[in-house]
Amino acid sequence: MPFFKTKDPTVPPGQTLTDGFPVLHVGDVPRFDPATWRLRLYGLVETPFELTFDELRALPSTEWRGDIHCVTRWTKQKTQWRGVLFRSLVERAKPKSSVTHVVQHADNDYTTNLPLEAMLGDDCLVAYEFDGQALEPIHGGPVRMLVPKLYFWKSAKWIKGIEFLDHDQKGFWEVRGYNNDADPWKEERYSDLPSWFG
Ligand SMILES: Nc1nc2c(c(=O)[nH]1)N[C@H]1C(S)=C(S)[C@@H](COP(=O)(O)O)O[C@H]1N2
Ligand SMILES: [Mo]
Repeated sequence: MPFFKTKDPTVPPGQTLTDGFPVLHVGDVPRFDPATWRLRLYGLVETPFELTFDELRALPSTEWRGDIHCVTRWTKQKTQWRGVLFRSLVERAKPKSSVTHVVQHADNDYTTNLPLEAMLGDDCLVAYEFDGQALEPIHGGPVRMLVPKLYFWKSAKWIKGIEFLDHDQKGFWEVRGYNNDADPWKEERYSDLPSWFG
């Protein structure tokens, strides 16, 4: 049997547990310059704004503990993150009533798209700590998105912009055949594969 597929109901179908923390991204780890880095919230909002790293860390923070799932089939359980609740930034930006979707913009032109509604949970953070330590650059530090209910490509590392749109706009992997919705419990890994692919 080439693969061991766990029947553990706490692990999404087709995933394998890892104790490590694999690193996956396209391009090089970007250099972070606190003098120029900003997190910008813009697009169809009443109150566009930007935050420096210090301003972000001065906001009330939230901890989230749980599991993360990569489409390449690893799941890491019991991870611990700290950051600013994304919902609180949305409240400050005040999206116009026409807003339906959000695009996360990161360094190296990485983007990923989601319905705004998918990002309003208690688990969706603009994260800057992992397991009680400053988030390492290889994992998206100092600041990344965390949307852990979905496959991990929906959590942009080195986040710098959040754009509010009145339509969907596919991101980096979504235009390359990854599923638009990315729910690991439904195994929404890829889209538009021919039926013989299995
Ligand atoms: N900016 C950026 N964010 C990214 C990616 C990327 O290539 N660039 N890859 C995504 C993918 S496919 C995964 S699985 C996770 C990996 O996060 P990790 O390296 O911390 O495990 O980051 C996501 N966020
Ligand atoms: Mo991934």
